[in-house]
Amino acid sequence: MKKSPIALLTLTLLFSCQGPQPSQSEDAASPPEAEEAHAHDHADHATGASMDPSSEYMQVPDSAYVEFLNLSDGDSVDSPFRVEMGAVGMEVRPAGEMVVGTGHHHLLVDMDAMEAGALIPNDESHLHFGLGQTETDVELSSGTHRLTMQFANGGHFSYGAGMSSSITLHVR
Ligand SMILES: [Cu+2]
Repeated sequence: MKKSPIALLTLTLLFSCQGPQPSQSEDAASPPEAEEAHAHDHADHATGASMDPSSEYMQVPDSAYVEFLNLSDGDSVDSPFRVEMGAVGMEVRPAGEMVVGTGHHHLLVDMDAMEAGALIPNDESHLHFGLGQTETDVELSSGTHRLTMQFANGGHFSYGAGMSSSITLHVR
């Protein structure tokens, strides 16, 4: 499905906020197992909440991956800059509901992939795109930064390095 440039711009304007994402849909989550009951509560990340990587909600097809569509490793950019996030082999879907084979994008600033099953914190260096966004504008200080795209399931549990992509950017 192709979106018109106007539609993309509108989406970007609506969702370009880099702060914690609204979590209105997360309250509707129905954790599949008792141990995941706190998955929707980011305040719990400090307790090391995680999901068993053998859970059906952690399964990833071998052929699936994520990619930066408009940026390459080593690029120099002016801040703020556009980031277009692609997912192949898994469906992008808003956070809040666990559905096998789906998830949403995250951008991790100055870090690499999070291990499979780890709950992704919600703070200024862990950006969630829980509305299902596939592009955003990112603002970074000048200098060299590591930017990691990390796919995670509806409860924000990382799908691991296999569903991540990392690049180094030089911000002017
Ligand atoms: Cu998330």
